Amino acid sequence: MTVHTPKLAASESAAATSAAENSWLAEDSQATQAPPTVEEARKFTDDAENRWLNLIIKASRAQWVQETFITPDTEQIAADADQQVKALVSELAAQSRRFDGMQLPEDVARKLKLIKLSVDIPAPHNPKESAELSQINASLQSDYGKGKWCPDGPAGKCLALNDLEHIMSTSRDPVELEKAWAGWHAIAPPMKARYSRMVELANDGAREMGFADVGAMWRSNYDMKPDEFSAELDRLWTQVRPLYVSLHAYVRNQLLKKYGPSVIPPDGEIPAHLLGNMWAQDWANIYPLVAPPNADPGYDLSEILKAKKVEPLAMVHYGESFFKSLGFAPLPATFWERSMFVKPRDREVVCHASAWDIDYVDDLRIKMCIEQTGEDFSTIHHELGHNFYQRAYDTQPPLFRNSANDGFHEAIGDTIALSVTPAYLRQIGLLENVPPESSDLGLLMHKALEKVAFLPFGLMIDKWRWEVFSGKISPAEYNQRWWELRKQYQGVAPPVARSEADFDPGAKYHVAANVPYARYFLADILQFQFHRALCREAGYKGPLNRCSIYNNTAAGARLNKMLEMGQSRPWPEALEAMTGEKQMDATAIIDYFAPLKKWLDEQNARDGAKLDW
Ligand code: X8Z
Ligand code: ZN
Repeated sequence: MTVHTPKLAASESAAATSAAENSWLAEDSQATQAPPTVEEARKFTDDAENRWLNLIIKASRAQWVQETFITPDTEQIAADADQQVKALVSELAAQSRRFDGMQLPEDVARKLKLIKLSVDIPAPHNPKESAELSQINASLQSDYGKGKWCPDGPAGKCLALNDLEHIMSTSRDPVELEKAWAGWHAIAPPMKARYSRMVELANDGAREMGFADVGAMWRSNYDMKPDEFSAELDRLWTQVRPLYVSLHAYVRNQLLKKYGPSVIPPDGEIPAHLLGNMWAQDWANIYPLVAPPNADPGYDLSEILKAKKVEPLAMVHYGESFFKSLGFAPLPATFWERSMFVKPRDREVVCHASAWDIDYVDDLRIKMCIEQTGEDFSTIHHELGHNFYQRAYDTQPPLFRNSANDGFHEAIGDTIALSVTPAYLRQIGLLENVPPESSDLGLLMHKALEKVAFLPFGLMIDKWRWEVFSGKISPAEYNQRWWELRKQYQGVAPPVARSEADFDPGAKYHVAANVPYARYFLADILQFQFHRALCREAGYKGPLNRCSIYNNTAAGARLNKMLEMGQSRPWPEALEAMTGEKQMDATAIIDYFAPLKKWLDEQNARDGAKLDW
C-alpha cells in the first residue's frame, strides 16, 4: 500500500492542536498585520489540506473500528478523533477569513471554500461543546447500529434491523408488518433529546463559520447559492412528479385489490408498512403484487443467486468484474482482506452499507451485511461505484479528493447497476435465456418500484432536516412535520397513530448518522443521465433499459474522464466531461420509463383510479 500524501510528525500535529485552541487570539492579532499575499494564501491552503488529511485518515480508522465493532471504547475513540477533525476545520475556517475579498487563483479560492464544507456537522470552537457534539454523534450512530426489537421483552428473542427488513420485504400480513414497523421505530425515541442538542451545537459551529445554519451550509456545497440549489431540486421534482403520481395511483389500486378498503384508502395515502420496505423508500419487494400481466420477465435474481449458491464474496467479485470490463484496474488485495462483507456473529456492527477509502489513496473497503438478494447485488455495485470513484481521483490534491457534487458519488455504482440487464446476466452465466421484449414492461415496473418510488423520499428527508436546522420547526413538532412531509411528497401515512413521543426520523440511518440525503435524490436522476451518455458513447441505439455497457472500454474511458477530476472543478464541468451536458436533467429517467408511464396511465384510466392523495 502506498501513501504518497505527506503526513505530519506527531509533534507537529500536537502543535496544530494547541493552535486550534488559540485560534481566536491568532485571528485578532492578524488584524493588525499587513494584508496577505496570494503566495501566503496558497501556502495556507497547501498546509491546511495536509493537516486535514492527516487527521481525517486517523478519524476514518477510528470510525471503521467503531462501526465494525461497537463498544463504549471504540465509540469514545471515534468521538475523540472526530473532535480533532472538527476542531481543525473550525480553526482553519477562522484563519482563512484573512483572505476574504482577495482575488485568488481559482484552485486556491475553491480550496478555501471546500475546507469549510469538509465536515457535515461542524463543531463550535468551545472545546467542551465540541466534545459533547462528537460524543452525541458517535452515540447516535452506535444506537442505530445496535437497535433491536424484542417482542417478548429484553430477556426474549430480539430482532435486529436485517431480521425486521426481511419481514417487511416478504410478509403480506398487515398485522405482522405493522408490528415489525412499530418495533423498529421504537428504537428512536431515546435519540430525540440528543438529536435536538446536536442541532443546537452544530448550528453554533455552522454560524461561527459564517453560515446561516447547518442546512444552509449543506446547500452551499453545489457550486451555486443555497437558494438556487433548493430551486434546482424543486425544478427536478416538478419534472418527475407526474411519473411518481402515476406509479403511486397504480400501486395503491393493486394494494386495494389485495388488502381491501379497510386497509387501503382508495384515494388517500398508502400506509407505509405495505410497500415492502421499512421506510417505504424502495417498493421493489412488492413487485409480485403489482406485476403487469403477461409481461413476466421469467426470472428473479434473488432466486438465481440462491439456486446457484452465489455467496456474498462471489457477488462482490461479479461487481468488481463489471468495473474491470470497462478498463478499471482490479481492486487492491487489501480490499479483500480488510472489507466486512457479512454480518459478524459475535459483535455489534453498523450494517448499513458503506464504502471507505481509509487512507485517501487505495485502502479501499466496503462494509456490508450482504444477503443473497437482487437488492444486495445492486447495493454491491453501488458501493463499488464509490470505491472506483475514490481511486480515480486519488492523485488530486487532498481537498479535491471527492466527487463533483455528492449526488455524483451516489450515482456511479447505480449507473453501472442499470447495465445489469438480462443480456448481461446471460453473458456472465447467471441467466439461461434473455426474456422476450414483451417482458420489458415487467422489468420496467420492477425498476420503477426501486427508482421512481424513491424520488420523493430522497427529497423529503432533507426538506425536513433543513427546517429542523433553520429552526422553522422545534423539537415539539419534529414528528408531526416528518409525517406532513411524508404525506405531501410520498403520499404515504404512518401505519399506527404517532405523537411527539415518537421520533420516526431517527429510525432512518442517515438521520441518526447525520448523512445529508439530497445526494440520493440527485443520484436517482443523474444515474439515468449518466447511463444515457455512456450508452451513447458505446454506440448503442435501442431502448435505454436494454443497454448494458459491460465490456465497453470506450464508455469506461468516458466515465473515468469525469471520475478523475474529483472535485477540482465546479460540477457542471465534470458533468460536461462525461455527458456533454451542463445541467442535471430528468429527461433521461423520464424517457427510460416512458413506455411504463403510458401503460400506467392507461391502467389508471381504465380502473378509474384517482391520481394524487
Ligand atoms: O445509504 C445508501 C447506500 C450507502 S451510501 C447503501 N443508500 C440510501 C439508503 O439506503 O437510504 C442508497 C440508496 C439510498
Ligand atoms: Zn452510497
